[in-house]
Amino acid sequence: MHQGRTTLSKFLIQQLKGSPEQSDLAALLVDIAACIKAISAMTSKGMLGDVLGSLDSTNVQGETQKKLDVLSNVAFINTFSMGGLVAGLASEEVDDPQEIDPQDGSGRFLAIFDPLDGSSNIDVNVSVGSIFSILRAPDGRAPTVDDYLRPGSEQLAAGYAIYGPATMMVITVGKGTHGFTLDREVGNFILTHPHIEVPADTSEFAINASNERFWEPPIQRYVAECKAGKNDVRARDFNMRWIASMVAEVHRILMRGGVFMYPRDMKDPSKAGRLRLMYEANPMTMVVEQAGGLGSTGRSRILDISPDEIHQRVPVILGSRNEVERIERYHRDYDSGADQRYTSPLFQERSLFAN
Ligand code: AFP
Repeated sequence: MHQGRTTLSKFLIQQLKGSPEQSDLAALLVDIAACIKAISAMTSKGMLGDVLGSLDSTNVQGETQKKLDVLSNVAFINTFSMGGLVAGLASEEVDDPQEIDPQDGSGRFLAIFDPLDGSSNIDVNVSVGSIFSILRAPDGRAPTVDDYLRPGSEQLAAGYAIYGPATMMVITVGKGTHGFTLDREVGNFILTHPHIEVPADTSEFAINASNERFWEPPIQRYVAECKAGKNDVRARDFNMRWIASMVAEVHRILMRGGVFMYPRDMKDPSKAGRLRLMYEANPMTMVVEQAGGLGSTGRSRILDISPDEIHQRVPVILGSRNEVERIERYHRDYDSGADQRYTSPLFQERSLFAN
């Protein structure tokens, strides 16, 4: 081990000093790091750990739960229950928020998390991750559901872990976005990617193109122009990626730029989008915006949305600033009627997509 390495704990002591709330937030992030190490150890065992495969149960979204979804959820719940820093929690895998027994401490935070995002990738050994968002808990009383339903701009901290070839933890406390790599032999997260910056421009986009026929015209226009390449309006060639694991997608964008899209579509008109606002879109947008990128629904800034419910879905367009702004402009052109190039009967009724 060489000298001068900055561990996560050392980094947090430096970034979060000055108030009891800041010290507690540092302690909470250290607890989360311990939980992530435990999940990393479980996921890395693969077939040897008897943790792969599905259970008979479904979560609140009606999705079949993987064994590792449930084990990771338990790891997070135990971490927050025993740590004494959290007053309540909400998870992708739990229908309603849970209060932490006040006997275990008077926690000043609310934790919202997706314990294992991209879990349909586990059985094929592709990168998955955990996502978390930290809000302030109410003072002197038990939290109610409304205390969780705060806009993402009020997050005190957010981040994710990626369980890939290396396990990394990427966090923000509103002072830039920073990446730490797990040194497995020593068991420490080491600062390896300080002050991550997402390039403003990119030639890479990520979208599940099998949904193309269901997209709104502004997204169809954007992707068509990227695919048309250097002899068309974009005057350059683009590359496309789709891992179906948001954490891996966002991590790539933080490392080298790009734009990630899971837009609103007509596949199931009852859903506003595929991804969940509180434990996917909000924390990932905070991480990306703190690195100089943007997060949008196409029509509004994700972090400005006032949530209606814990498991709310939302369209997500996330990444390099100039591309996200371009896609927002295409939505404005379409909504105002300035863009009439698309006449597909699927999209004749613009009110279907009105926000
Ligand atoms: P799972 O956790 O059910 O695998 O969902 C992952 C996810 O929420 C997100 O991480 C991906 O970007 C997206 O869904 C992939 O969705 P498609 O399977 O529709 O491409």
